[in-house]
Amino acid sequence: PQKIYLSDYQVPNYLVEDVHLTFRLAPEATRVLSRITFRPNPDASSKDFFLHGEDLQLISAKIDGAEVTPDLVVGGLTCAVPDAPFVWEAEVEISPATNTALEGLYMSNGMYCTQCEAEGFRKITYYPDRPDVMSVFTVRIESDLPVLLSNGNPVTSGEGFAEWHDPWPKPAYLFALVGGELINHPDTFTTKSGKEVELNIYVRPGDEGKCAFGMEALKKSMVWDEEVYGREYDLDIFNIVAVDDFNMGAMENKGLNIFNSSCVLASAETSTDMNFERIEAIIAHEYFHNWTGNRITCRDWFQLCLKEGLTVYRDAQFTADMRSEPVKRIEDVIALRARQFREDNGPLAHPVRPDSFVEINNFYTATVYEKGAELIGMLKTLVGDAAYYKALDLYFDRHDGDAATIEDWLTVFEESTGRDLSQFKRWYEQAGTPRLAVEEAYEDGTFTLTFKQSTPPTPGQDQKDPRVIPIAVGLLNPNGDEVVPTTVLEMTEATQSFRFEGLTARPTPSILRSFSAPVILERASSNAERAFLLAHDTDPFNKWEAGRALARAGLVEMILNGAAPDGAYLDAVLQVLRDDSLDPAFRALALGLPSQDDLAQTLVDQGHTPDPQAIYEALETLKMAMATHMQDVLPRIYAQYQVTEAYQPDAAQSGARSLANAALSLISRVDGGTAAQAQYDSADNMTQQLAGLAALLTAGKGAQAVATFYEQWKEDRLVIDKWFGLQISLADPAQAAEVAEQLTQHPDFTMKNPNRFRATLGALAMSPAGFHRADGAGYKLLADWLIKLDPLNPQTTARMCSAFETWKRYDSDRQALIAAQLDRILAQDGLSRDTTEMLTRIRG
Ligand code: HT7
Ligand code: ZN
Repeated sequence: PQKIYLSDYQVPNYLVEDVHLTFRLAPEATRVLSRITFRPNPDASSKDFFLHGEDLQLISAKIDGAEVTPDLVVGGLTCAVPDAPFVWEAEVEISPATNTALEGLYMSNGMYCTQCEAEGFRKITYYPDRPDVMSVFTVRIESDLPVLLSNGNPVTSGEGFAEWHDPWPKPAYLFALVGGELINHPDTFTTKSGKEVELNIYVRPGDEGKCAFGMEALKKSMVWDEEVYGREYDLDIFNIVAVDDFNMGAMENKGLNIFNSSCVLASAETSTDMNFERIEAIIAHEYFHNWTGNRITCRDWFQLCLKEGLTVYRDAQFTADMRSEPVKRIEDVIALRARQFREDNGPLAHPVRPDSFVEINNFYTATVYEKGAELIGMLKTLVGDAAYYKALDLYFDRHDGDAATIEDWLTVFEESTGRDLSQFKRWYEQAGTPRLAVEEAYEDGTFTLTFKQSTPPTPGQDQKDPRVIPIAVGLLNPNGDEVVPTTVLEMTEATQSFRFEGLTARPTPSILRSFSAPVILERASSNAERAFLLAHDTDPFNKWEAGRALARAGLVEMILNGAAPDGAYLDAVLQVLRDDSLDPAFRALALGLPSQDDLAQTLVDQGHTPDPQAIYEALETLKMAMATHMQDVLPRIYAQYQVTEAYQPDAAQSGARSLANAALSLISRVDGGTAAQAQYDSADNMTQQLAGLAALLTAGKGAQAVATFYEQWKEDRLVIDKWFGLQISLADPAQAAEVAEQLTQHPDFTMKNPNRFRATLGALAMSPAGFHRADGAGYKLLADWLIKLDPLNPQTTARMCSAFETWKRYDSDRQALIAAQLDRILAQDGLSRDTTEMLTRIRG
């Protein structure tokens, strides 16, 4: 397959003045009529006319009213055109009902919907489907369906048709259309300048009771973007539509956001606290794209982090403001390390701004999104809050209406702050997670920290240059008092020392507070020091981090040397649990243990080959030790943090529930599941019911609850996704592959729905001990299903291939088993470009 390079970028040969589209909807024979005004781009060096097009049946084409016969070529068409503005008209036929790839125009439960990012519009009609071609769209939809939506503002509608006009020029990837028998949950919002906006959430009949939370989240997002970034909404209407069959979470189409129903539908009975938090964040994320993504878009797909990194950063700020800043930061770092550090450390590592790709869908990654957001956070730390918002104002002023680049973004910051950001730019260009080694010295009241940065080679990048790293540091004296409050050290050299003078005793440093840079800190530390920081650090992130390091060190001893659980860890975490002055949500996080994947990587970093089963068993042993060590306190905590008020998914209540449920999970290891059964039986919300079910499964007493849960929820597809996933992720690893296999035979299993596929095969792939079972059953099952899914849905298949990305960490037997499965998939006839690229990179 052909690789595309950033360095080959050329401006478009033709620009689009305006676009008129007419859709005559029919499941297997939708007609799409386009009338597009093109003009030659004066900046282009070529006059060749090429339009992208895939899976289209061309019925007719005209230029300035005269029939033409274009040359149909791979990926589109070419045609001779006038050397002046001209009108292109085409009619094509497409088949939404048989479009299982969920890109372009497709059908989901009788509803027509679209997904055009990144390159789906070319499956709707012939068009220059690239983000730097922006135009004004007018759309007419003809169908008997009652709800017919597109981007922008409604123009007119009548029996069997509706017309929409979007006044804001946009690239084709932001185009959207929906048609269906949908129920509307309406509301309104008045912007700060007094403009009335109509808000709607459209859902399938039966889901109308699950829209209220999403609507509130939308209104909060609109207020927040006005208050924090000064950004107002710019159309008369904002529509959200929930769709069941969707490859990702949601899509920010201008004025018509389309959501995976799992990312917008919420009710106390069917959604957990975590679901609510996620839904609030995704609604905010898509809404924030209206400015960072839509009003200012990307010049080309290499610049994806320009909109995604910034928008993830903005949604994280929003969640921190709506809920708890430290808790959000800890959650985000857990996710960053689990997904992005893992990616950065393996065969799929790539720069935040990649310089080549085969299939852009494979680059909607944790690196582009989450590391991209970390870069924005570092920039803000380096320039300071006021300068950050001043630069953002300049960015919006200067680039509104543009298809911009990372260079544009950095230039704005350079001009507005006077800083040279050429070294900072390396963060966008160099893949891999920097290692930051620290050494300390103390003499005559002066404490010196010496940092050394290095980044291991990544595919295609052997050498790395030093980056600028903001390192937030505080110092504690031996009593645990903070003697130097948080100070940001700006590291620019490969090796660099920083001195703190005037101290009366050797301090304990708290380094990388709030996780001020996405690096791996390598620092020799003792368990006594970790326990000290866990007890005294004023920085909540580093307080949590100290507990995590303590747990990790003990677990490594257990795995490698058969040590008993570390009593010092058990005592330290008990202190935290008992400390009622601490936020319950924080305490719940402090009770959490490093994941199996985290421990596997820790062992690799220490020069060992991880044994997935030994890791699993050490975690189980430690959890049992925690349950017995804290036996007196856990029931007290469990009772104290029961929420008696009516269910609210807010930070206070969900924090209390998360602590009580962390306690329940431990209690059920020693009480035979009694408390879990009682909670399961009496629960009036999904958080409590699911935590009860999970605790019962952990106690080995879940069989009956699994059956009753299904009976209760079999009509609710999103709840049944949870039912599929939980049985696999909490199965005995020796049985996980069989449990997953059996669930793929369940009548409710379908591979056409990405949520269900992920809930089943994804759950297995994310359960390391079960997935990496020594006989290779997990690998084979996943490979079997990837082979079946690829012809239907390449995008979701390719994403799930990352289950194999850590394969080189394991022993040679497992590596051979995985290699055989990778090769088997790669040998399939007609394997998609998406999956071929992913597996070729993983195979190495
Ligand atoms: N900008 C969107 C990314 C996206 C996507 C969404 C749904 C289905 C397929 C997709 N391909 C790319 C989502 C976002 O980041 O907001
Ligand atoms: Zn996004």
